[in-house]
Amino acid sequence: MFSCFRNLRVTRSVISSSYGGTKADCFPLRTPQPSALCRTPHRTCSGSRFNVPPSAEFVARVSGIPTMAKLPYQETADGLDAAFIGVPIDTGTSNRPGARFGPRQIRVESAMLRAYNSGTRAAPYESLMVADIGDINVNLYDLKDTCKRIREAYRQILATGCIPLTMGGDHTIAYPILQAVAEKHGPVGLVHVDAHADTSDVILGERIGHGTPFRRCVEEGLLDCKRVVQIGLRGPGYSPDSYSWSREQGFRVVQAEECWFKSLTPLMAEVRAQMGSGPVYLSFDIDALDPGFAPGTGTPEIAGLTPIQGVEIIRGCRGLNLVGCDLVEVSPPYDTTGIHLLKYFFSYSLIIIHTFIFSSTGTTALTGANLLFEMLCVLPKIKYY
Ligand SMILES: [Mn+2]
Repeated sequence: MFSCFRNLRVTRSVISSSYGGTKADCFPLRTPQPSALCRTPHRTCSGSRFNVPPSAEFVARVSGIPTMAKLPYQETADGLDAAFIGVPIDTGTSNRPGARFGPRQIRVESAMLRAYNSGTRAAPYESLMVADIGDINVNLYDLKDTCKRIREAYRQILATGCIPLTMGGDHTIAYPILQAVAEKHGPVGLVHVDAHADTSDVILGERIGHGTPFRRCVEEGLLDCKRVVQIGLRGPGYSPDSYSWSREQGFRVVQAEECWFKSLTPLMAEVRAQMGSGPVYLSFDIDALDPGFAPGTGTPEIAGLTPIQGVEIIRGCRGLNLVGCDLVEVSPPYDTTGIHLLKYFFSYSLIIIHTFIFSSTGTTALTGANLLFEMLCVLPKIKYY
């Protein structure tokens, strides 16, 4: 655990050594007074046996290093019941890139998250020890090597008994994560929320990419195919029945058209019956939502799910034996009003200004952060009031 004083000393020593100064002249006016820093309650000093994020009633939302949900950061999953992890890649994308920035922007926008779920009365921080354990050290030049690194890292995370809540990153990451998950739990059920089936065999000659992860998972026996549901699939296809391969494997496919104008709460009752008591992985591609709500993503398709339906799906997973969850494909550079693209044609300097301003709106990342919080709230052993 860090103390305020220890952090202050580090800051002061770095400043004084880099300027060649001494303790006596290390910028007393610029260095925050200890009392000012220590008025900030520490993230773990709540008196609870669990990590509890600081409340914005007492700590400004915009202060501090932006970890997921303002939770403490730690380097490993040791001692945790659940952990947020970033996998910052977009080298598996087939269209717009940018998902490598997803984990960062989700963390920034997660400053709005609070400790309780007002809708369901879940109290995750009274139930589980949760922290942000940073990002996987991916290789942005080699997707296969990245998959290997992800698999190895998740093996270690899962070995501690911790449930991973992953911030993508493009959807390629579900494949190596599920390799590690199935190694521990055996073939798992899958709740896959997405605009796309992600079951292509080969794209541009490559077997690894964000359009192929669930084909690879089936080939390797990582999924209990009778306990797989894909929700929200839509968009133009390469053939009249784009989802026949999924159905042939035994997946339940719920196309977006079946979701239009409906609450998905009844569907989720059926999904819970399908999943039973066995281990289940939840993989949520933000492009399942309509791009009007979540424009910041790589392969948008119109006429998608609403954020309300997304929340209904996740809340409908309460009671499942969830062993891992991910939220993928948030691409902050496209999480914009689009205005900066118009400005591009007028002035190079303006594009810098407007890219900065409008890329900072972060609505898709904000939605992603909230969906991840909803996932945390339906993990096994969560206390509800
Ligand atoms: Mn996907």
